[in-house]
Amino acid sequence: MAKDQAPVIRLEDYRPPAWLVDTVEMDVRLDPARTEILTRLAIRPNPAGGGGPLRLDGEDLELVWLKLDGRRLAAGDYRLDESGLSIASMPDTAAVLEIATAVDPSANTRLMGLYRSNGIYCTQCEAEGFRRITFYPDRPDVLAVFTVRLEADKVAAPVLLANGNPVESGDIAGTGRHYAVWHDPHPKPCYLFAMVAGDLGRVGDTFVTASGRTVDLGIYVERGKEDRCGYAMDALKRSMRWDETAFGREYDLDVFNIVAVSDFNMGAMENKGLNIFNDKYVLASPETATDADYANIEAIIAHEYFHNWTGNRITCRDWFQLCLKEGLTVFRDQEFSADMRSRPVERIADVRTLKAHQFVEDAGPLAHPVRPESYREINNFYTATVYEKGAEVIRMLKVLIGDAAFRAGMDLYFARHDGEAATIEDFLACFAETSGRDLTQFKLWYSQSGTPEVTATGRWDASTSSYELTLEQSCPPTPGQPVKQPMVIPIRFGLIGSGGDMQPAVVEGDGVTGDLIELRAARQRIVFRGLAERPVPSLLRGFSAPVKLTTNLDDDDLLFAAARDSDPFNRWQALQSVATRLLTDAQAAIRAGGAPAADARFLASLRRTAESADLDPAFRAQALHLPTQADIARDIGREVDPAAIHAAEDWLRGLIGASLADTLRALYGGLALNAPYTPDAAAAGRRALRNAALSLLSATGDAADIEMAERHFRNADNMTDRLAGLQILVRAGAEAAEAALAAFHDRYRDDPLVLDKWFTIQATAPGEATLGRVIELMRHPAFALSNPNRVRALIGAFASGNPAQFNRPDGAGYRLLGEVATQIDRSNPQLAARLLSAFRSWRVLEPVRRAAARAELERIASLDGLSRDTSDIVRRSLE
Ligand code: 0A1
Ligand code: ZN
Repeated sequence: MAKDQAPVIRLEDYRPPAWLVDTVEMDVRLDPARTEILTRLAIRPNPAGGGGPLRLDGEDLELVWLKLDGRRLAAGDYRLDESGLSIASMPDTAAVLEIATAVDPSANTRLMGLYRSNGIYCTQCEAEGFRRITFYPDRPDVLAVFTVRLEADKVAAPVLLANGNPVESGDIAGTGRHYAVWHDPHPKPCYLFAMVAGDLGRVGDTFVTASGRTVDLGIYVERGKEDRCGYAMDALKRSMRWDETAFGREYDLDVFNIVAVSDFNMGAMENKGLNIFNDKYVLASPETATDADYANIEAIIAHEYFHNWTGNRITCRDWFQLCLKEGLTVFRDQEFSADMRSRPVERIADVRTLKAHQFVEDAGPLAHPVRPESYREINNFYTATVYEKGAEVIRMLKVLIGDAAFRAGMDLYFARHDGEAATIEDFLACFAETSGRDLTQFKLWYSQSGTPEVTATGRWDASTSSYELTLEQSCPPTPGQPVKQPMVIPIRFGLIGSGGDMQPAVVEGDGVTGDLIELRAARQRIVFRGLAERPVPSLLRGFSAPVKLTTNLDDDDLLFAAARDSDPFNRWQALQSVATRLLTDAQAAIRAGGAPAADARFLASLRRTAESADLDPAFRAQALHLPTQADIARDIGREVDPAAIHAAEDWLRGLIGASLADTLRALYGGLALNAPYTPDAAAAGRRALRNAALSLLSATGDAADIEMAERHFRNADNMTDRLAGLQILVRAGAEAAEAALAAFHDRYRDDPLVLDKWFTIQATAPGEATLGRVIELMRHPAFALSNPNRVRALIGAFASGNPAQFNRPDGAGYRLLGEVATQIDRSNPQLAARLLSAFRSWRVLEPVRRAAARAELERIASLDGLSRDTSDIVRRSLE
């Protein structure tokens, strides 16, 4: 094992900053190889017992000089080390510290701090990137007012942007250079700092706020891509309006700018007034973006915009509170998308994501609480748990205290903590106050990791016309948490009878109000009396809590619910539950060398749903999507054989394709849109259902259906259909697949975002040849380890989107990932660590794969010189 490990940072060790920063004035002289940054900080001892020695963070910086109150400091006046700078002897009053640093943006491959993407200067400072620009107390509870002057070569960088409002700009005579000054009046932590410079195209618009102020909106992109910004701009304006109506939040600067760059470690970043985006989440045209891309753009534009209040105006005291801004902002963007599109379909999609990523994370070695209590590398905590489970916790809070108290609590939070760096305690106190409730037990959702398991056992007693429901909860052990306490679990419910939802005459037992059960104890018993017939309970409506629910309902009950439940989410869930059982049984049969058993009732129910013209096509498309392979693996829970799960999925898809062929063909024929492409939810829903039908049809391998898919590909007038056609051909291993891949490549060879899709389709193709193909594609001239999107499109997609081939029993998939990730680790540790999280479920695999995965993890762990990011992920995976 490699030796040193980064130190553990603990929530309990939090101490307020010794020094505060009131203002930051920066003068940045941009140069590709040596950018100089002069920073002037007005600092003062923290009145809450601060002062004393000054410690500033700094990483990979050249210190040019340092002045304290105008006096140049000599080498003996301060101490430099690899993580920063200390000045032992400080005045005990306010002071001015001036720092000159230099960095090389072109050599910055980590994409943290100041770097270059396709010739554009840009920055990424969350979580700890500002320390790669200058020496600074790089922590979110130090809030300062920033003024930034940028200067650069006028030809290379005609556009100069920073946070806040523009103040002035002009030429620097005789130098070929120009400058711009930006001022952000809102105090902010340095992780929200941003600057951009380059030769960028601009798309402009305006937005008039509720109080009548006009805001200039700009989206900046690489030249030639301006015509792909229309949807993002529209989504931005809708987000701004929505935050006014849904949360009473108005925008607070004169300008709002978005810049799209092609090299970015994550999705996007909410820098104050200057959001920087991975261009994948900005650029869209019918020819290049799928419906899913459009939906992602809408959600991420909204997410970053909503951070202006939840994250920027109120920020986090420390990085342990990350969910304070992320969970809340995901909740807000989910609600926005639900209002823009279909609420039930949105909920289904969100829950699918939650289960596919967060439930998997929570069940493995990387499980951690929504608010972690310790970390070695904060970059590794931008996780599904912090984001998605964090959003679920907010959603539960709303369900528990009701809409009115929730909104009042949000208003109070904004009023009370505006301009502050807050904690989860601060946040919850607002809701305790507006609801009058004690949220002590609720708070366990922030500290206990693992997915709670709820068992519901119902018993009908005809002699007393009563239905008894026993609910039990438990939570499996997770790293560092062997024993859990019972949580408060909101369970929305209904009782379905032959005529719809039934109302019991009397309810006995604790915790039931209207359609909500509050499960608080380890075991709770509820009796519904005065029912005319045996009900089928519909539990956890709308997925009211992020738990694993097991019931004693049989398939007949579930299929009854699939047809009758008044809650659309649970109609979908009921079908999924039956499909999960079928797939789990099928993979067991396949592993035992037998044949899986069909279920005519399931097929009939699926047919009915698919044919129900009164149901939204987008909803029907979701019904036709089987549980993911990860869902099945989770259901099995141990000794998992991904190849058997894959075979079971193939079998069931083929069975559905054959048994429902007439229905699916009718859908395919009937749903064609004879109008130009529009990305709206209704049109996207039709395409989703039509493509789902085609995909199932072709799963039989029937020549006519494959030919139909080929025509679908060839005749498509938009990327959604073209890509769906290509995917079907590749997945079916059709003869036409290679020619289609080549045609696709030729058409889009100069379009990186589309070429990413081409890489992904091949990386996720079934069959043993895929590994070799991935290796071959790494030699493709367009493949580059330096571009995170490309790496994720090929290597990330293979490791996370192709479970059967990544988890090859010979371990070759693991070795490939290990080799590529350790190579990337030398240039971009964040990206490497994220790729390696694909190992997170290795412990539940059957012994051969488990041993191979462990061997690769141990090999990586033994390497010298691993980054903190990668060694943290690998070590935790092995613990
Ligand atoms: N706050 C951003 C996520 C983000 C985090 C770290 C980054 O560093 C590379 C970038 C973005 C969000 O929630 O959108
Ligand atoms: Zn966010």
